[in-house]
Amino acid sequence: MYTQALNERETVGPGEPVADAAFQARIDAEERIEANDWMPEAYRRTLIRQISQHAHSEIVGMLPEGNWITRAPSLRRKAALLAKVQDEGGHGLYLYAAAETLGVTREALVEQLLDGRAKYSSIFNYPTSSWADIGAIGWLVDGAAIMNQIPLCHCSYGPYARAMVRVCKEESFHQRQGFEIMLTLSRGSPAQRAMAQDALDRWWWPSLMMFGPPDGESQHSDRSMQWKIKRFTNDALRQKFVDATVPQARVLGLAIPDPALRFDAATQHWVHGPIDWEEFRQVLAGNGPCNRERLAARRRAHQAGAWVREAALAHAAKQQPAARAA
Ligand code: FAQ
Repeated sequence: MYTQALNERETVGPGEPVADAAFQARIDAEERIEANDWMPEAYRRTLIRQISQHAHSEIVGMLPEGNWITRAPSLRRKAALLAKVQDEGGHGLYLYAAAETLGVTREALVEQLLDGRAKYSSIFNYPTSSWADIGAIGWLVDGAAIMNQIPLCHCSYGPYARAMVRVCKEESFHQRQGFEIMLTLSRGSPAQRAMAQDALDRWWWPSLMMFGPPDGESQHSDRSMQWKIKRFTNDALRQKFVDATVPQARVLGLAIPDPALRFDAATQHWVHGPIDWEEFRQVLAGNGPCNRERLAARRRAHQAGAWVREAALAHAAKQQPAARAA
């Protein structure tokens, strides 16, 4: 999809601040930065970090839902879930391709995930213990993902911004299928309703944590906002999500598990109670309920797929002389 060939970078040396200022002027003028353009090393590193973490999240994010494909309650639900999980795989591949335009290889990024050096979204370290969790993931997790990703369609780096357009369209469909599962359950039997409420109880707080640490503790936000990689701060997006989601919970007739939640008439915002940031830190440190299981599953899949990679390379090598001759 994208070229991996980078032009020789301009050597700026002592003139670097001048180049930095010119670069920032392009950003301020809302120009898109493309793979072959000069960019400060810190901008490149920030993008590689964020895009690769995003790609890993999509790939690891296939696991909690994949757990329910064989147990979906009907053929219609199974087909929709299968398609959704395949979409997440596709998003991961787009994102690895976008990261590769910055001069890293997908192999290196995957290695960082498998050896535990790379982060992926905290949310995928929680278990999916009932069918209602599939509804809650679509409604809340995809809902949070869209809130975060729509602004990324306007990010300053062209390949990332363009990849996000299609991803967001698909996430929007995912969010609706999740909400529809929740609606069906919440209008079902008392047991189904209880299952939906239980899923909301377990996924609500981790969904709020997806937006990252509070602004005061976010290490990268200031820089990323200046470079227009991020268009909103973590807290601003979290607030948008809460404001959009509370009325949806009311349509479902489900209770948000936050006794402190209240509508502030002065600001016209829903104000949520305190988030347990210690839980977030533990999940990031590898101590969430499913961190070890998730990484073990990815490592197994990578090993089991080794023969496919070898076969594809062997096939490509065989094709090369034929292609040259043609
Ligand atoms: N989990 O300074 P900040 C999806 C890390 S896709 C883990 O605020 P930043 C689709 C952060 O990396 C979900 N780590 O960082 C789907 C940094 O660590 P580092 C993924 C987190 O980058 C749905 C440190 O904390 N979406 O759900 C988290 O400015 C359903 C300090 O944080 C994206 O990746 C977290 N929640 O802002 C799939 C979107 N939050 O690198 C399947 C793109 C923060 O210094 C099923 N990413 N950290 O070691 C972003 O927008 C940003 O990277 C943020 C973090 C907002 C996530």
